[in-house]
Amino acid sequence: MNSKRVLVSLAVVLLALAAWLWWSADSAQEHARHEPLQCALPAQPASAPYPGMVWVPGGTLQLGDSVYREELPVRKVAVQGFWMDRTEVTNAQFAAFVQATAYVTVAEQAVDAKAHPELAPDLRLPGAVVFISPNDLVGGGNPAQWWRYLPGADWRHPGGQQTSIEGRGAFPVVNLTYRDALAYAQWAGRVLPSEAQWEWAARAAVAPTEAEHAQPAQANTWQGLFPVRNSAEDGFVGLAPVGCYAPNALGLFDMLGNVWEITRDLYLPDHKNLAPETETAEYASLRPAGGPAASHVIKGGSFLCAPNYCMRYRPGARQAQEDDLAVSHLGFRTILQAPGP
Ligand SMILES: [Ca+2]
Repeated sequence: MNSKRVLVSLAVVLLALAAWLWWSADSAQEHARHEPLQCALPAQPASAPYPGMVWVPGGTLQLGDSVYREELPVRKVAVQGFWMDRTEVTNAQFAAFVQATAYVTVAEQAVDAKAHPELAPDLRLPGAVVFISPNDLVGGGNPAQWWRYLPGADWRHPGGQQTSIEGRGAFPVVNLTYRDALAYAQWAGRVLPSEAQWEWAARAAVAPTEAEHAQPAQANTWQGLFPVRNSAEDGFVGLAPVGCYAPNALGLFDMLGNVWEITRDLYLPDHKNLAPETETAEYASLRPAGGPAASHVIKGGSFLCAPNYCMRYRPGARQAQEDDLAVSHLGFRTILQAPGP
């Protein structure tokens, strides 16, 4: 009798779980059907010296956080004021750069076999690593279950060869690398932000608060069980056009969530030493043994950040990104080091 009851209870629980999974998948699809292709950005005053940019005043930043090991130790860093793009660089903006320069991104070129002799030939074709939500998970948390190297994926084909950016000019450009972001910045007469500049701007030039540890309400992140169920309560299953959420106090949109953003700082596994911006013997001795030869710090988290997996939708969060690998959750914005208003 008791074992029958247990079986009935188990069946009820399983049915409820199946219903919830069905409902959340259906709800995510419903969201996707109604996602806007563009969001309205507020007009800037005609006197704004650098259209599309806002001023970030200087100050002293408490660089880092305490959620993950790589954010420690928190240390003070002085930051001068600078101008920053108020949104992530969009497909339309990147297209203008490519139109003007005929620039070819890293993802559009075959991988150098000498640099990566370990890779199978199909992994050396031009392409990028794209997130694909798995229907189910097998054997735990191996990211290979949701990250796939797709030949033909690049900035014009963000979800793989069969996809395009038509109608998606206001979306952040993705499937780029550090070199691509740097090339765009140089063409635009800008630079990429340092990690400290980026983090200071994400905190709207004020000291950190406990509130920044919560999943942000005004950002495109992941609600539900990553990587299988995304209920998209924030309105977007995948990428969002830039500027769909309220800006921070400086007028910067999407600093958290949507896409990770490339900085100009080489990556070190913690803040004990501040990484230089160019490869030096000292840097080589400090970077993680066996790690990728050259990686830069990326900031801000993405539409894939979920509390159950990766709480990196915080200003102090950081991650390493290989310089020669394009991925579908990574974009960037630029800064301009010029006198303030
Ligand atoms: Ca979302």
